[in-house]
Amino acid sequence: MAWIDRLKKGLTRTRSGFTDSLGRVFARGTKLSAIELEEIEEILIAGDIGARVSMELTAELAKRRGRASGEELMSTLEAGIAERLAGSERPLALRKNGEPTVILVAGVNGSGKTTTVAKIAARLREHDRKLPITLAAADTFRAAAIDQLEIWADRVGVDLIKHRIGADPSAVVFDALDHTHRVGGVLLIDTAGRLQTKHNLMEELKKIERTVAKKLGRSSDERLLVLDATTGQNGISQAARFNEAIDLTGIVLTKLDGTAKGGVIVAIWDELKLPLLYIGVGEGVEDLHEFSASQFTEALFVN
Ligand SMILES: Nc1nc2c(ncn2[C@@H]2O[C@H](COP(=O)(O)OP(=O)(O)OP(=O)(O)O)[C@@H](O)[C@H]2O)c(=O)[nH]1
Ligand SMILES: [Mg+2]
Repeated sequence: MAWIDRLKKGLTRTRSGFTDSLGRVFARGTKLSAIELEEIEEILIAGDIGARVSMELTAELAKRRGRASGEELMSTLEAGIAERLAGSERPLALRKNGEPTVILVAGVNGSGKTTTVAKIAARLREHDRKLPITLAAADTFRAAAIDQLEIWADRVGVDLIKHRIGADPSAVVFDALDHTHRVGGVLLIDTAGRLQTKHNLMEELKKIERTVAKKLGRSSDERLLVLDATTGQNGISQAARFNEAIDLTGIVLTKLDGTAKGGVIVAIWDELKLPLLYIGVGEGVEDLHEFSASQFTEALFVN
């Protein structure tokens, strides 16, 4: 299945709660009473695009009511969302000068970090057969976490650096950096899930980044936060705390297929101004893809 079709399928729940509901309001007529405008604003808020954007978009519709068809009102919304997502996409920062690229992946428990590390590795492998790729198993809390990453490394055909359970994650990263210096290419660091409110765990994450900075003589190239789309607006407060700790460079939004709140993409960009590098719409390797604002909007508004 082509990515755009996967994306459309993944956004089915968001579309039915969001676009379809709006379509039903417009189908009743486009004069839009005050009550209908309120209804529209509620649908937008329920889609998790954020209170401010919801208010602004409703105001834009109010300006055009009675003078536009339902289709035109829908296009107004589509354009409004597309406009607000401008600048939200960016490709992974890969170093081209032969120096290693280091990507640190963080997030709360179960957000999809490990599978995201594997899926990014698979995408890089797909684009460049010869690129050396190393995964660092820096989630040393559970033996299962190391095994899970090892299975992925074998499946995708990339190197894995691991220590025993309970080891210092920074020590794993130290060794993985040594390895990457030797072989070149890209290092992806999988970290343990941590609540953004747990001070010691956030300190551990900072230590991992300090290890990278010390050994490389510069910061990591990407510090990505993996957010589970089903957590909706709570993801925004998670991002703020992770950002304070490690100065995030971007977001990966997973599990868009499991929510009607896919509009949270708009709120994340609007409130955080952190670029969205990848989005996930399923558990398979092919379900993670570089984010494209125009594709997302198209998939959201498709009939
Ligand atoms: N439906 C769906 N499931 C996903 C997506 N991304 C990840 N998952 C699933 O979410 C579950 C958790 O994924 P992991 O990658 O293990 O999450 P994690 O953040 O590494 O978890 P911890 O290491 O325990 O913190 C797995 O069953 C994944 O297959 C997605 O985009 N859609
Ligand atoms: Mg994990």
